[in-house]
Amino acid sequence: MITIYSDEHHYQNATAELIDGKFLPPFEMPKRAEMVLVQVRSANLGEVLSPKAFGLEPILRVHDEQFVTFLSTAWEEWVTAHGNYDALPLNWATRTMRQDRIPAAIDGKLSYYSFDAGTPITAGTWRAIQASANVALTGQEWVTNGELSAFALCRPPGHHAARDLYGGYCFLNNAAIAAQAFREAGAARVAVLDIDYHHGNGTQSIFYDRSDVFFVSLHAHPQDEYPYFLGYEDEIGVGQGEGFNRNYPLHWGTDWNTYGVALMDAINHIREYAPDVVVISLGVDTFEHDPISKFRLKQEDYPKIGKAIARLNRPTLFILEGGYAVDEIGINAVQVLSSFEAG
Ligand code: 6XA
Ligand code: ZN
Repeated sequence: MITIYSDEHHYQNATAELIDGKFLPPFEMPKRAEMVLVQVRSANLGEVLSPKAFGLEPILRVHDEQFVTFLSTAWEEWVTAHGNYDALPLNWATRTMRQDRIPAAIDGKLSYYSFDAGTPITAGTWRAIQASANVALTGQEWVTNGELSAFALCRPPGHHAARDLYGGYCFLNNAAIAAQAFREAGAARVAVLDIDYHHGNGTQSIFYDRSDVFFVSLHAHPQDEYPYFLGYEDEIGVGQGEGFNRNYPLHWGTDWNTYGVALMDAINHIREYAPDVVVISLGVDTFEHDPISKFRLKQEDYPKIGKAIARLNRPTLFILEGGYAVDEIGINAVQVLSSFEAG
């Protein structure tokens, strides 16, 4: 399987992350992608290719133009206002407040366009997220041109990012941008299977009213876990999209016994949908030793995931999302990929 990778992810390198009431060294760090690349190479997964530059057009097919402009200018505006510190929002337009006005001040704009305070915008964020989207789009182009599968080694991740919202370490939704690009390249139906530990709220919301992209997600139950406000079972899509969104919220402590059953059910529904192409939001923060997650998948479970996805027998684009156990992230991700290929 080919891998698409760019060193530009290093430009997203935050000083600290606000988590559990503390400023800690960021869990979403450059070493994550480095470690995945090490395993891609040592497992001889296949050729490693650099991304092409696709520009803003395919990004704007999914994201709001003002939001993208905000992402491209936020750092400069922040530095002018506050100096050379990572940018974080501090308050939000929640119940009883207005959501129809975009503030002029950078602090207000950060609040308007975000849904958490754990996702720093840094000097290099804009550069890194464009590269990450290009990694996804390059993988998409290879699969459109006949490659049976590809691995987009994306960093920063993307599945929490909605049309005009960032958060959860995500700014541009790489999986959604690729799914939309598949549609425009002629695929009639695209299935997105999100197996990251966290619900892919961004991807769900982007395609919620559409039947041409079927979003299926296995994740920690929003009653227990971030992002808390989306990911329930009764979210089935709306309008034309009704029946084309499927959530499998699973409780803390979930191991392969429960996970495997949910995954098989998800795969069966995707098979019935008969997609032309499958996009996998590949998070491996389901791992038992992940430092921010509470599922109990073991290293030996990741090949089972790859084999289950292979049973769909469809062209497949894998997109890296979360996974914070840096010593094992590469092993677990590449286990999924190589067992998929072995079928
Ligand atoms: C709270 C946790 C962010 C989750 C990021 C993630 N700061 N999403 O892995 O898939
Ligand atoms: Zn995650």
